[in-house]
Amino acid sequence: RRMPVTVTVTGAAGSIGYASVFRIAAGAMLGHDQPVGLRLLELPQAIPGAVGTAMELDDGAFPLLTSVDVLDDPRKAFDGASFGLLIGARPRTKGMERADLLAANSDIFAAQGSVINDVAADDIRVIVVGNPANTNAAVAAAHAPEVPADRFTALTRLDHNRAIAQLARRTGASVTEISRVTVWGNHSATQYPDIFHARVGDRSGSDIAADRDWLVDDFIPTVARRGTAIIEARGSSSAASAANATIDHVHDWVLGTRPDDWTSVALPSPGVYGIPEGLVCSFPVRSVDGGWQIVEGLDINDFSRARIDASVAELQSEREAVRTP
Ligand code: NAX
Repeated sequence: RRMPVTVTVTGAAGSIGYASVFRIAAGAMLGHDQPVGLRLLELPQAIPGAVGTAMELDDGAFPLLTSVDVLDDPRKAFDGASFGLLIGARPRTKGMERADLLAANSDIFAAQGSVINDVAADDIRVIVVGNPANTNAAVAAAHAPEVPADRFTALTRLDHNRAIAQLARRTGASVTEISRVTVWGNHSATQYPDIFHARVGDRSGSDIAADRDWLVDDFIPTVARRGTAIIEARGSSSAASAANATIDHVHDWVLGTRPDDWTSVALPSPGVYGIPEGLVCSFPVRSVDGGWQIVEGLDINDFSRARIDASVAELQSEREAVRTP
């Protein structure tokens, strides 16, 4: 039997946390032969909720689950952690300006980044789900100088999965026939779901993208505004689909992407595709030997370039807003 790995989930009493931890315990994230110890980190006022979740985890009698700890101290929660799922964040409340939201989250993710730097395991991998996810990940990475920057990622897999689902719906293909979709940029309304390099069965994505009216007026806005549509429909934001995407992201990071396919992950730019170094931007990536490799050399047409640049400009303005002098 393998040694258990420690997985720390922040915001564990929240909706996405609740929808994630049972599947992690069941082996969906790290494989059905990998035991896990879960650490649930919450704010003090939400500890009772996390205790209830821990009780339910006990009641699952999951063979792979070796321990569950409920904690409100980040230093204890990240001690020896190999995975950090940073889901908890400060939500935007009424009357709050975007700058205030960025600042409040910057404080949270700066603190968590420096704790991760100090106490996490050497193989720590971080995924930020809490919004603004890209910039929160950039802040955390900046406060963890001893951790390689590419271990800090942000979730755009939900957007990627949404794009695949919309493409399947449009073409009648099954999701398994669709590959090489890319989400570029920020996890926000400026994100750019790119199908020009995609394959749908034996059709090329650029063939499908030739219907520009559909691409511009339907596909791109449907994917980019799906979160809002979910809120309107169910009265609360995506939870199970966000948890599912988080699990997909970590699963592929550890266990690899499908041959001939790639996925989308936001990670610090190494300066490729004209995206400034250090900005946490979503790219097409493959997982190779447990690390992300950006798919380089794709031909970016003018249509795509303009949309990537717009999302990157937004990321730059977020980064400027949280930069400490
Ligand atoms: P909830 O409000 O249900 O849960 C958030 C939980 O985080 C709360 O229990 C809160 O007590 C906790 N928390 C807040 N600050 C914390 C801190 N400093 N340390 C530990 N715990 C803390 O939100 P939920 O619906 O679960 O969403 C969580 C985050 O995911 C939000 O920021 C949301 O905007 C973001 N999302 C990101 C998505 C993505 O694709 N990147 C999609 C879904 C979601 O909107």
